Amino acid sequence: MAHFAKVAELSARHPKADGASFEYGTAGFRTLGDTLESTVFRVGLLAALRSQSKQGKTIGVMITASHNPECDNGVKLVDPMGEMLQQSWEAHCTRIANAASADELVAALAAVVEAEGIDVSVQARVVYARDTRPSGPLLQAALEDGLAALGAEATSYGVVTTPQLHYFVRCLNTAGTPAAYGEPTEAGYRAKYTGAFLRLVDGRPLPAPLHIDAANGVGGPEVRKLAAAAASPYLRIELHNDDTQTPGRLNKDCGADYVKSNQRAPAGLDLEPGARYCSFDGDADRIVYYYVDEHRSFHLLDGDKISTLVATYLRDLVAAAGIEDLQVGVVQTAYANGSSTSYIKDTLRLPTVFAKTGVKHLHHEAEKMPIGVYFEANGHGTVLFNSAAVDKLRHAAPQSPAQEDAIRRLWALRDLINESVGDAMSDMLLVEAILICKGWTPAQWDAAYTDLPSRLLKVVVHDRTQFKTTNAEQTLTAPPRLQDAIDTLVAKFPRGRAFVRPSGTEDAVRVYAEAATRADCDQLAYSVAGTVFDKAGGRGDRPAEFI
Ligand code: 16G
Ligand code: MG
Repeated sequence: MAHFAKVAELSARHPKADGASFEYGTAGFRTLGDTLESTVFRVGLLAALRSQSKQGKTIGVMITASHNPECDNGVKLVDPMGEMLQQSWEAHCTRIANAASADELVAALAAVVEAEGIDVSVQARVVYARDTRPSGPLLQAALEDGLAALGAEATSYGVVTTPQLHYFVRCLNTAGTPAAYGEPTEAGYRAKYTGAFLRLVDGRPLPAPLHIDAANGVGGPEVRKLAAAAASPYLRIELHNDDTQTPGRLNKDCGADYVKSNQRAPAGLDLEPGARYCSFDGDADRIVYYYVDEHRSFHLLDGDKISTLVATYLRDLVAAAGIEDLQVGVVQTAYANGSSTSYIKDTLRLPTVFAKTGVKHLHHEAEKMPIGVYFEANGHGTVLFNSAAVDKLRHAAPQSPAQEDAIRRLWALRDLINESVGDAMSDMLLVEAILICKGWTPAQWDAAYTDLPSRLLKVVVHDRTQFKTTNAEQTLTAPPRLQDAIDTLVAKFPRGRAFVRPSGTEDAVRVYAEAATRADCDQLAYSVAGTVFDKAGGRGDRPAEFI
Protein backbone atom coordinates (compact mmCIF):
# COMPACT_ATOMS: atom_id res chain seq x y z
CA MET A 1 0.00 0.00 0.00
CA ALA A 2 1.41 3.39 -1.00
CA HIS A 3 0.32 4.78 2.34
CA PHE A 4 2.96 2.63 4.03
CA ALA A 5 5.81 3.63 1.69
CA LYS A 6 7.85 5.30 4.45
CA VAL A 7 7.23 2.65 7.09
CA ALA A 8 9.96 0.26 5.98
CA GLU A 9 12.59 3.01 5.73
CA LEU A 10 11.84 4.51 9.13
CA SER A 11 11.32 1.13 10.73
CA ALA A 12 14.90 0.23 9.82
CA ARG A 13 16.04 2.92 12.27
CA HIS A 14 14.19 1.16 15.09
CA PRO A 15 14.67 -2.54 14.46
CA LYS A 16 13.03 -5.12 16.64
CA ALA A 17 15.45 -7.37 18.49
CA ASP A 18 15.28 -10.96 17.27
CA GLY A 19 13.12 -13.11 19.45
CA ALA A 20 11.79 -10.21 21.54
CA SER A 21 8.09 -10.44 22.19
CA PHE A 22 5.70 -7.79 23.45
CA GLU A 23 2.15 -7.75 24.71
CA TYR A 24 -0.27 -4.85 25.04
CA GLY A 25 -1.51 -5.57 28.57
CA THR A 26 -3.44 -3.83 31.34
CA ALA A 27 -1.18 -0.81 31.21
CA GLY A 28 -0.16 -0.87 27.53
CA PHE A 29 3.31 -2.15 26.65
CA ARG A 30 5.66 -2.22 29.61
CA THR A 31 9.13 -3.69 29.99
CA LEU A 32 12.79 -2.67 30.21
CA GLY A 33 13.10 0.80 28.69
CA ASP A 34 16.03 -0.06 26.47
CA THR A 35 14.13 -2.87 24.72
CA LEU A 36 11.14 -0.76 23.74
CA GLU A 37 12.35 1.36 20.85
CA SER A 38 10.81 -0.71 18.05
CA THR A 39 7.56 -1.00 20.00
CA VAL A 40 7.23 2.72 20.58
CA PHE A 41 7.96 3.43 16.91
CA ARG A 42 5.14 1.04 16.03
CA VAL A 43 2.81 2.60 18.58
CA GLY A 44 3.29 5.78 16.55
CA LEU A 45 1.96 3.92 13.52
CA LEU A 46 -0.90 2.47 15.53
CA ALA A 47 -1.85 5.85 16.99
CA ALA A 48 -2.07 7.29 13.48
CA LEU A 49 -4.28 4.42 12.32
CA ARG A 50 -6.43 4.65 15.42
CA SER A 51 -6.97 8.37 14.75
CA GLN A 52 -7.89 7.65 11.14
CA SER A 53 -10.32 4.97 12.30
CA LYS A 54 -11.96 7.67 14.43
CA GLN A 55 -12.30 10.10 11.50
CA GLY A 56 -9.24 12.11 12.52
CA LYS A 57 -10.07 12.54 16.19
CA THR A 58 -6.99 13.16 18.33
CA ILE A 59 -5.41 10.09 19.91
CA GLY A 60 -2.94 10.28 22.81
CA VAL A 61 0.29 8.37 23.39
CA MET A 62 1.85 8.33 26.85
CA ILE A 63 5.38 7.05 27.41
CA THR A 64 5.59 5.93 31.03
CA ALA A 65 6.10 2.93 33.26
CA SER A 66 4.25 4.44 36.19
CA HIS A 67 5.39 2.98 39.54
CA ASN A 68 7.81 0.48 37.98
CA PRO A 69 11.57 0.82 38.50
CA GLU A 70 13.30 3.64 36.68
CA CYS A 71 14.94 1.26 34.17
CA ASP A 72 11.52 0.17 32.88
CA ASN A 73 9.45 2.13 30.47
CA GLY A 74 6.16 1.68 28.71
CA VAL A 75 3.74 3.15 26.25
CA LYS A 76 -0.02 3.29 26.02
CA LEU A 77 -2.66 4.76 23.77
CA VAL A 78 -5.42 7.13 24.86
CA ASP A 79 -8.77 7.09 23.06
CA PRO A 80 -10.69 10.23 22.01
CA MET A 81 -12.62 10.87 25.22
CA GLY A 82 -9.42 10.46 27.22
CA GLU A 83 -10.19 6.88 28.12
CA MET A 84 -8.04 3.77 27.74
CA LEU A 85 -7.67 2.24 24.30
CA GLN A 86 -10.70 0.22 23.21
CA GLN A 87 -9.95 -3.38 24.15
CA SER A 88 -10.50 -4.82 20.69
CA TRP A 89 -7.45 -2.87 19.46
CA GLU A 90 -5.12 -4.43 22.00
CA ALA A 91 -4.68 -7.48 19.78
CA HIS A 92 -3.76 -5.21 16.84
CA CYS A 93 -1.14 -3.55 19.02
CA THR A 94 0.36 -6.85 20.10
CA ARG A 95 0.48 -8.19 16.55
CA ILE A 96 2.12 -5.06 15.15
CA ALA A 97 4.67 -4.87 17.96
CA ASN A 98 5.70 -8.46 17.26
CA ALA A 99 6.02 -8.32 13.45
CA ALA A 100 9.45 -9.81 12.78
CA SER A 101 10.45 -7.80 9.68
CA ALA A 102 9.54 -4.61 7.84
CA ASP A 103 7.52 -6.64 5.35
CA GLU A 104 5.60 -8.35 8.11
CA LEU A 105 5.03 -5.00 9.74
CA VAL A 106 3.55 -3.48 6.59
CA ALA A 107 1.38 -6.56 6.11
CA ALA A 108 0.16 -6.32 9.71
CA LEU A 109 -0.68 -2.63 9.26
CA ALA A 110 -2.58 -3.41 6.07
CA ALA A 111 -4.49 -6.10 7.94
CA VAL A 112 -5.58 -3.57 10.59
CA VAL A 113 -6.69 -1.14 7.87
CA GLU A 114 -8.70 -3.92 6.30
CA ALA A 115 -10.19 -5.28 9.53
CA GLU A 116 -11.24 -1.86 10.81
CA GLY A 117 -12.30 -0.45 7.45
CA ILE A 118 -9.94 2.53 7.89
CA ASP A 119 -9.91 5.36 5.35
CA VAL A 120 -6.18 6.14 5.17
CA SER A 121 -6.78 9.44 3.41
CA VAL A 122 -8.06 10.89 6.69
CA GLN A 123 -5.56 13.23 8.39
CA ALA A 124 -4.36 11.54 11.60
CA ARG A 125 -3.91 13.66 14.73
CA VAL A 126 -1.87 12.50 17.70
CA VAL A 127 -0.65 14.18 20.88
CA TYR A 128 1.97 12.65 23.11
CA ALA A 129 3.94 13.09 26.30
CA ARG A 130 6.34 11.24 28.56
CA ASP A 131 7.27 10.96 32.21
CA THR A 132 10.70 11.78 33.67
CA ARG A 133 12.43 8.46 32.88
CA PRO A 134 15.90 8.68 31.34
CA SER A 135 14.87 6.39 28.45
CA GLY A 136 12.01 8.77 27.58
CA PRO A 137 13.71 11.10 25.05
CA LEU A 138 14.99 8.25 22.89
CA LEU A 139 11.62 6.52 22.92
CA GLN A 140 9.93 9.79 22.10
CA ALA A 141 12.16 10.15 19.04
CA ALA A 142 11.12 6.66 17.92
CA LEU A 143 7.48 7.57 18.41
CA GLU A 144 7.94 10.73 16.33
CA ASP A 145 9.39 8.62 13.50
CA GLY A 146 6.35 6.32 13.65
CA LEU A 147 3.99 9.28 13.49
CA ALA A 148 5.96 10.84 10.64
CA ALA A 149 5.89 7.57 8.69
CA LEU A 150 2.12 7.87 8.41
CA GLY A 151 2.04 11.66 8.07
CA ALA A 152 0.23 12.22 11.36
CA GLU A 153 -0.19 15.75 12.64
CA ALA A 154 1.73 15.32 15.87
CA THR A 155 2.02 17.54 18.95
CA SER A 156 4.25 16.98 21.95
CA TYR A 157 3.14 18.00 25.44
CA GLY A 158 6.66 17.33 26.76
CA VAL A 159 6.95 15.93 30.27
CA VAL A 160 3.54 15.81 32.00
CA THR A 161 1.58 13.38 34.15
CA THR A 162 -0.40 10.58 32.51
CA PRO A 163 -3.77 12.04 33.57
CA GLN A 164 -2.81 15.44 32.17
CA LEU A 165 -2.33 13.84 28.77
CA HIS A 166 -5.71 12.09 29.07
CA TYR A 167 -7.24 15.47 29.93
CA PHE A 168 -5.65 17.17 26.89
CA VAL A 169 -6.99 14.47 24.57
CA ARG A 170 -10.51 14.88 25.93
CA CYS A 171 -10.32 18.68 25.70
CA LEU A 172 -9.11 18.57 22.10
CA ASN A 173 -11.87 16.23 20.97
CA THR A 174 -14.70 18.01 22.76
CA ALA A 175 -13.69 21.61 21.93
CA GLY A 176 -16.62 23.57 20.54
CA THR A 177 -19.20 20.90 21.53
CA PRO A 178 -21.64 20.91 24.46
CA ALA A 179 -19.29 18.43 26.16
CA ALA A 180 -16.32 20.86 25.97
CA TYR A 181 -13.99 19.78 28.75
CA GLY A 182 -11.54 22.65 29.10
CA GLU A 183 -8.48 24.31 27.61
CA PRO A 184 -6.07 21.71 26.21
CA THR A 185 -3.06 23.28 27.89
CA GLU A 186 -1.22 22.80 31.17
CA ALA A 187 -2.41 26.23 32.29
CA GLY A 188 -5.97 25.27 31.31
CA TYR A 189 -5.72 22.08 33.35
CA ARG A 190 -4.53 23.95 36.41
CA ALA A 191 -7.14 26.69 36.04
CA LYS A 192 -10.00 24.19 35.73
CA TYR A 193 -9.11 22.06 38.73
CA THR A 194 -7.89 24.75 41.10
CA GLY A 195 -10.88 26.93 40.18
CA ALA A 196 -13.34 24.18 41.09
CA PHE A 197 -11.41 23.43 44.28
CA LEU A 198 -11.46 27.04 45.43
CA ARG A 199 -15.19 27.32 44.68
CA LEU A 200 -15.83 24.38 47.00
CA VAL A 201 -13.69 25.41 49.95
CA ASP A 202 -14.32 29.15 49.91
CA GLY A 203 -15.17 30.47 53.36
CA ARG A 204 -14.22 27.30 55.28
CA PRO A 205 -11.52 27.21 57.97
CA LEU A 206 -8.01 26.89 56.55
CA PRO A 207 -6.36 23.45 56.67
CA ALA A 208 -2.86 22.57 57.83
CA PRO A 209 -0.33 22.09 55.00
CA LEU A 210 -0.46 18.84 53.06
CA HIS A 211 2.74 16.80 52.79
CA ILE A 212 3.17 15.22 49.37
CA ASP A 213 5.57 12.39 48.44
CA ALA A 214 5.91 12.80 44.69
CA ALA A 215 7.83 9.51 44.12
CA ASN A 216 10.62 11.59 42.57
CA GLY A 217 8.51 11.62 39.44
CA VAL A 218 6.69 14.01 37.16
CA GLY A 219 4.03 14.68 39.81
CA GLY A 220 6.57 16.74 41.78
CA PRO A 221 7.10 19.63 39.38
CA GLU A 222 3.49 19.44 38.23
CA VAL A 223 1.93 19.66 41.69
CA ARG A 224 4.27 22.53 42.53
CA LYS A 225 2.91 24.40 39.51
CA LEU A 226 -0.63 23.45 40.50
CA ALA A 227 -0.19 24.93 43.98
CA ALA A 228 1.40 28.05 42.49
CA ALA A 229 -1.58 28.43 40.15
CA ALA A 230 -4.03 28.05 43.04
CA ALA A 231 -2.07 30.67 44.99
CA SER A 232 -4.33 30.07 47.95
CA PRO A 233 -3.85 29.27 51.64
CA TYR A 234 -6.33 26.44 51.06
CA LEU A 235 -3.63 24.58 49.12
CA ARG A 236 -0.41 24.84 51.06
CA ILE A 237 1.85 21.96 50.18
CA GLU A 238 5.13 20.60 51.53
CA LEU A 239 6.76 18.64 48.77
CA HIS A 240 8.98 15.60 49.47
CA ASN A 241 10.71 13.15 47.13
CA ASP A 242 10.58 15.65 44.30
CA ASP A 243 14.03 14.96 42.84
CA THR A 244 13.55 14.20 39.15
CA GLN A 245 17.22 14.82 38.31
CA THR A 246 19.27 12.27 40.24
CA PRO A 247 19.39 8.94 38.39
CA GLY A 248 17.89 6.01 40.25
CA ARG A 249 15.56 7.91 42.55
CA LEU A 250 12.26 7.54 40.68
CA ASN A 251 9.90 5.36 42.74
CA LYS A 252 12.83 4.21 44.87
CA ASP A 253 11.44 3.36 48.32
CA CYS A 254 8.72 5.94 47.85
CA GLY A 255 5.50 6.67 46.00
CA ALA A 256 1.95 5.36 46.27
CA ASP A 257 2.77 1.79 45.26
CA TYR A 258 5.57 1.50 47.83
CA VAL A 259 3.42 2.92 50.60
CA LYS A 260 0.41 0.74 49.76
CA SER A 261 2.42 -2.46 49.30
CA ASN A 262 4.58 -2.02 52.38
CA GLN A 263 1.99 -0.27 54.53
CA ARG A 264 4.66 2.12 55.69
CA ALA A 265 5.89 5.66 55.17
CA PRO A 266 8.14 6.34 52.19
CA ALA A 267 11.83 7.08 52.57
CA GLY A 268 12.54 10.72 53.21
CA LEU A 269 9.48 11.44 55.35
CA ASP A 270 9.45 11.54 59.11
CA LEU A 271 5.77 11.37 59.97
CA GLU A 272 4.46 13.66 62.68
CA PRO A 273 1.20 13.02 64.57
CA GLY A 274 -1.52 15.40 63.47
CA ALA A 275 -0.11 15.97 59.97
CA ARG A 276 -1.65 14.84 56.67
CA TYR A 277 0.38 12.98 54.03
CA CYS A 278 -0.18 11.63 50.56
CA SER A 279 1.92 9.79 47.97
CA PHE A 280 1.66 9.90 44.18
CA ASP A 281 3.05 7.19 41.94
CA GLY A 282 5.69 7.83 39.25
CA ASP A 283 3.26 9.15 36.64
CA ALA A 284 0.79 10.67 39.12
CA ASP A 285 -2.31 8.67 38.32
CA ARG A 286 -2.50 7.07 41.76
CA ILE A 287 -2.71 8.55 45.22
CA VAL A 288 -2.91 7.23 48.77
CA TYR A 289 -3.12 9.22 52.01
CA TYR A 290 -1.74 8.33 55.44
CA TYR A 291 -1.00 9.65 58.91
CA VAL A 292 0.39 8.52 62.24
CA ASP A 293 -1.61 8.59 65.47
CA GLU A 294 -0.34 9.90 68.78
CA HIS A 295 1.49 6.57 69.35
CA ARG A 296 3.12 7.00 65.93
CA SER A 297 1.28 4.00 64.52
CA PHE A 298 0.97 4.23 60.76
CA HIS A 299 -2.52 4.37 59.20
CA LEU A 300 -3.10 4.07 55.48
CA LEU A 301 -6.01 5.76 53.73
CA ASP A 302 -5.99 3.87 50.45
CA GLY A 303 -8.20 3.86 47.37
CA ASP A 304 -11.03 2.19 49.31
CA LYS A 305 -10.95 4.92 51.94
CA ILE A 306 -10.89 7.61 49.24
CA SER A 307 -13.75 5.94 47.44
CA THR A 308 -15.95 5.74 50.55
CA LEU A 309 -15.13 9.34 51.51
CA VAL A 310 -16.09 10.59 48.05
CA ALA A 311 -19.17 8.37 47.71
CA THR A 312 -20.47 9.49 51.11
CA TYR A 313 -19.96 13.13 50.26
CA LEU A 314 -21.68 12.81 46.90
CA ARG A 315 -24.58 10.83 48.35
CA ASP A 316 -25.15 13.46 51.04
CA LEU A 317 -24.95 16.31 48.53
CA VAL A 318 -27.45 14.65 46.20
CA ALA A 319 -29.83 14.26 49.17
CA ALA A 320 -29.25 17.87 50.27
CA ALA A 321 -29.93 19.04 46.71
CA GLY A 322 -33.33 17.36 46.81
CA ILE A 323 -32.68 15.59 43.52
CA GLU A 324 -34.68 12.36 43.26
CA ASP A 325 -33.44 9.18 41.63
CA LEU A 326 -29.85 10.21 41.27
CA GLN A 327 -28.06 7.12 42.48
CA VAL A 328 -24.43 7.13 43.56
CA GLY A 329 -22.78 3.72 43.06
CA VAL A 330 -19.34 2.34 43.82
CA VAL A 331 -17.12 0.09 41.70
CA GLN A 332 -14.37 -1.88 43.43
CA THR A 333 -12.09 -4.77 42.59
CA ALA A 334 -11.53 -7.97 44.53
CA TYR A 335 -8.60 -6.17 46.20
CA ALA A 336 -11.01 -3.87 48.02
CA ASN A 337 -10.82 -4.51 51.72
CA GLY A 338 -13.85 -6.53 52.86
CA SER A 339 -14.60 -3.93 55.52
CA SER A 340 -14.95 -1.24 52.87
CA THR A 341 -17.39 -3.34 50.86
CA SER A 342 -19.51 -4.07 53.95
CA TYR A 343 -19.42 -0.39 54.87
CA ILE A 344 -20.63 0.68 51.41
CA LYS A 345 -23.41 -1.91 51.38
CA ASP A 346 -24.57 -1.94 54.98
CA THR A 347 -23.85 1.54 56.31
CA LEU A 348 -23.91 3.78 53.25
CA ARG A 349 -26.50 1.55 51.59
CA LEU A 350 -25.10 2.26 48.15
CA PRO A 351 -24.99 -0.23 45.28
CA THR A 352 -21.57 -1.70 44.70
CA VAL A 353 -20.17 -3.96 42.00
CA PHE A 354 -16.84 -5.69 41.47
CA ALA A 355 -14.84 -5.29 38.28
CA LYS A 356 -11.69 -6.98 37.11
CA THR A 357 -8.37 -5.35 37.99
CA GLY A 358 -7.28 -2.54 35.66
CA VAL A 359 -8.71 0.90 35.18
CA LYS A 360 -10.49 0.15 31.92
CA HIS A 361 -12.66 -2.50 33.61
CA LEU A 362 -13.68 -0.28 36.51
CA HIS A 363 -14.27 2.65 34.19
CA HIS A 364 -16.72 0.67 32.08
CA GLU A 365 -18.68 -0.51 35.10
CA ALA A 366 -18.83 3.04 36.49
CA GLU A 367 -20.18 4.32 33.17
CA LYS A 368 -23.28 2.20 33.78
CA MET A 369 -24.11 4.13 36.97
CA PRO A 370 -25.66 7.63 37.14
CA ILE A 371 -22.80 8.76 39.40
CA GLY A 372 -20.16 6.03 39.47
CA VAL A 373 -17.31 6.24 41.98
CA TYR A 374 -14.52 3.83 41.10
CA PHE A 375 -11.25 3.20 42.87
CA GLU A 376 -8.79 0.38 43.05
CA ALA A 377 -7.42 -0.19 46.54
CA ASN A 378 -4.04 0.91 45.18
CA GLY A 379 -5.30 4.47 44.76
CA HIS A 380 -6.26 4.51 41.12
CA GLY A 381 -9.69 5.96 40.44
CA THR A 382 -12.14 8.74 39.75
CA VAL A 383 -15.84 9.53 39.50
CA LEU A 384 -18.05 9.53 36.40
CA PHE A 385 -21.33 11.38 35.93
CA ASN A 386 -23.36 9.90 33.09
CA SER A 387 -25.39 12.09 30.77
CA ALA A 388 -28.66 11.35 32.58
CA ALA A 389 -27.07 12.52 35.82
CA VAL A 390 -25.79 15.69 34.19
CA ASP A 391 -29.29 16.35 32.79
CA LYS A 392 -30.79 15.91 36.23
CA LEU A 393 -28.35 18.43 37.65
CA ARG A 394 -29.07 20.83 34.84
CA HIS A 395 -32.82 20.64 35.37
CA ALA A 396 -32.78 20.61 39.14
CA ALA A 397 -35.16 23.20 40.58
CA PRO A 398 -33.90 24.15 44.04
CA GLN A 399 -36.60 24.88 46.59
CA SER A 400 -34.36 26.49 49.18
CA PRO A 401 -30.98 28.22 49.51
CA ALA A 402 -29.61 24.97 50.99
CA GLN A 403 -30.67 23.01 47.94
CA GLU A 404 -29.23 25.68 45.68
CA ASP A 405 -25.91 25.49 47.52
CA ALA A 406 -25.84 21.68 47.25
CA ILE A 407 -26.43 21.85 43.50
CA ARG A 408 -23.70 24.45 43.10
CA ARG A 409 -21.36 22.15 45.01
CA LEU A 410 -22.26 19.16 42.86
CA TRP A 411 -21.33 21.15 39.76
CA ALA A 412 -18.07 22.24 41.36
CA LEU A 413 -17.30 18.63 42.29
CA ARG A 414 -17.91 17.52 38.77
CA ASP A 415 -15.48 20.16 37.53
CA LEU A 416 -12.96 19.10 40.16
CA ILE A 417 -12.92 15.51 38.98
CA ASN A 418 -10.85 14.33 36.03
CA GLU A 419 -13.48 12.15 34.38
CA SER A 420 -11.13 10.87 31.71
CA VAL A 421 -9.01 8.82 34.11
CA GLY A 422 -7.89 8.55 37.74
CA ASP A 423 -5.64 11.51 38.49
CA ALA A 424 -3.51 11.93 41.62
CA MET A 425 -3.65 15.74 41.47
CA SER A 426 -7.38 16.00 40.84
CA ASP A 427 -8.10 13.25 43.40
CA MET A 428 -5.89 15.08 45.89
CA LEU A 429 -7.88 18.30 45.40
CA LEU A 430 -11.10 16.29 45.75
CA VAL A 431 -10.03 14.71 49.06
CA GLU A 432 -8.67 18.03 50.32
CA ALA A 433 -11.92 19.81 49.43
CA ILE A 434 -14.03 17.22 51.25
CA LEU A 435 -11.80 17.23 54.34
CA ILE A 436 -11.85 21.04 54.39
CA CYS A 437 -15.64 21.17 53.95
CA LYS A 438 -16.17 18.61 56.71
CA GLY A 439 -13.43 20.09 58.91
CA TRP A 440 -11.99 16.59 59.27
CA THR A 441 -8.56 15.35 60.24
CA PRO A 442 -7.29 12.17 58.55
CA ALA A 443 -8.13 10.24 61.74
CA GLN A 444 -11.76 11.41 61.56
CA TRP A 445 -11.89 10.32 57.93
CA ASP A 446 -10.35 6.96 58.90
CA ALA A 447 -12.91 6.35 61.65
CA ALA A 448 -15.69 5.30 59.24
CA TYR A 449 -14.56 1.67 59.28
CA THR A 450 -11.56 -0.44 60.25
CA ASP A 451 -9.71 -2.35 57.55
CA LEU A 452 -9.38 -6.10 57.94
CA PRO A 453 -5.72 -7.16 58.00
CA SER A 454 -4.73 -8.08 54.45
CA ARG A 455 -1.69 -9.53 52.72
CA LEU A 456 -0.64 -9.62 49.07
CA LEU A 457 1.88 -12.26 47.95
CA LYS A 458 3.43 -13.19 44.66
CA VAL A 459 4.05 -16.75 43.44
CA VAL A 460 6.24 -17.41 40.43
CA VAL A 461 4.97 -20.36 38.40
CA HIS A 462 6.03 -22.07 35.19
CA ASP A 463 3.02 -20.90 33.24
CA ARG A 464 0.76 -18.21 34.58
CA THR A 465 -1.47 -18.37 31.49
CA GLN A 466 -2.98 -21.61 32.81
CA PHE A 467 -4.67 -19.55 35.54
CA LYS A 468 -8.19 -18.60 34.48
CA THR A 469 -10.62 -16.66 36.63
CA THR A 470 -14.28 -15.74 36.76
CA ASN A 471 -16.48 -13.70 39.09
CA ALA A 472 -14.38 -10.53 38.78
CA GLU A 473 -11.20 -12.56 39.31
CA GLN A 474 -12.32 -13.92 42.67
CA THR A 475 -12.73 -17.53 41.57
CA LEU A 476 -10.32 -19.74 39.63
CA THR A 477 -11.75 -21.94 36.90
CA ALA A 478 -8.32 -23.37 36.06
CA PRO A 479 -6.07 -25.13 37.01
CA PRO A 480 -8.68 -27.72 37.98
CA ARG A 481 -9.48 -28.23 41.67
CA LEU A 482 -7.20 -25.43 42.86
CA GLN A 483 -10.18 -23.24 43.78
CA ASP A 484 -11.63 -26.07 45.93
CA ALA A 485 -8.37 -26.28 47.82
CA ILE A 486 -8.40 -22.50 48.36
CA ASP A 487 -12.02 -22.59 49.55
CA THR A 488 -11.16 -25.25 52.11
CA LEU A 489 -8.37 -23.08 53.51
CA VAL A 490 -10.47 -19.90 53.55
CA ALA A 491 -13.29 -21.63 55.45
CA LYS A 492 -10.97 -22.15 58.43
CA PHE A 493 -10.54 -18.45 59.18
CA PRO A 494 -13.11 -16.04 60.63
CA ARG A 495 -13.88 -13.33 58.04
CA GLY A 496 -11.39 -15.07 55.78
CA ARG A 497 -11.26 -14.23 52.07
CA ALA A 498 -8.60 -15.09 49.53
CA PHE A 499 -8.23 -15.18 45.78
CA VAL A 500 -5.59 -15.93 43.20
CA ARG A 501 -5.16 -14.24 39.81
CA PRO A 502 -2.46 -14.06 37.18
CA SER A 503 -0.78 -10.65 37.08
CA GLY A 504 -1.42 -8.57 33.99
CA THR A 505 1.88 -6.75 34.30
CA GLU A 506 4.40 -9.29 35.64
CA ASP A 507 5.22 -12.91 35.05
CA ALA A 508 3.70 -14.08 38.33
CA VAL A 509 0.49 -15.06 40.07
CA ARG A 510 -0.86 -12.84 42.83
CA VAL A 511 -2.39 -14.12 46.06
CA TYR A 512 -4.56 -11.85 48.17
CA ALA A 513 -5.87 -12.78 51.60
CA GLU A 514 -7.64 -11.07 54.44
CA ALA A 515 -8.99 -12.30 57.78
CA ALA A 516 -10.11 -11.03 61.16
CA THR A 517 -6.64 -10.93 62.72
CA ARG A 518 -3.16 -10.24 61.39
CA ALA A 519 -1.95 -13.73 62.36
CA ASP A 520 -4.91 -15.46 60.66
CA CYS A 521 -4.52 -13.31 57.59
CA ASP A 522 -0.84 -14.14 57.20
CA GLN A 523 -1.40 -17.81 57.81
CA LEU A 524 -4.15 -17.85 55.20
CA ALA A 525 -2.07 -15.91 52.67
CA TYR A 526 0.95 -18.19 53.02
CA SER A 527 -1.06 -21.38 52.99
CA VAL A 528 -2.87 -20.33 49.81
CA ALA A 529 0.42 -19.28 48.22
CA GLY A 530 1.99 -22.60 49.22
CA THR A 531 -0.93 -24.52 47.75
CA VAL A 532 -0.62 -22.61 44.47
CA PHE A 533 3.09 -23.30 44.43
CA ASP A 534 2.63 -27.03 45.08
CA LYS A 535 -0.34 -27.70 42.84
CA ALA A 536 0.29 -25.35 39.95
CA GLY A 537 3.93 -25.55 39.00
CA GLY A 538 5.67 -23.17 41.39
CA ARG A 539 9.14 -22.06 40.39
CA GLY A 540 12.08 -20.96 42.57
CA ASP A 541 11.53 -20.68 46.30
CA ARG A 542 8.28 -21.89 47.82
CA PRO A 543 6.62 -18.89 49.52
CA ALA A 544 8.16 -18.77 52.98
CA GLU A 545 5.98 -19.98 55.80
CA PHE A 546 4.93 -17.24 58.11
CA ILE A 547 7.07 -17.30 61.24
C1 16G B 1 -1.88 -1.70 35.92
C2 16G B 1 -3.21 -1.01 35.97
C3 16G B 1 -3.68 -0.92 37.39
C4 16G B 1 -3.73 -2.29 38.02
C5 16G B 1 -2.41 -3.01 37.87
C6 16G B 1 -2.54 -4.46 38.27
C7 16G B 1 -4.03 0.78 34.54
C8 16G B 1 -3.77 2.14 34.00
N1 16G B 1 -3.12 0.32 35.39
O1 16G B 1 -0.90 -0.95 36.58
O2 16G B 1 -4.94 -0.33 37.39
O3 16G B 1 -4.05 -2.21 39.39
O4 16G B 1 -2.02 -2.98 36.51
O5 16G B 1 -1.33 -5.12 38.06
O6 16G B 1 -5.01 0.13 34.22
P1 16G B 1 -1.23 -6.69 38.10
O7 16G B 1 -2.15 -7.25 37.03
O8 16G B 1 0.20 -6.96 37.86
O9 16G B 1 -1.67 -7.12 39.46
MG1 MG C 1 0.61 5.09 37.49
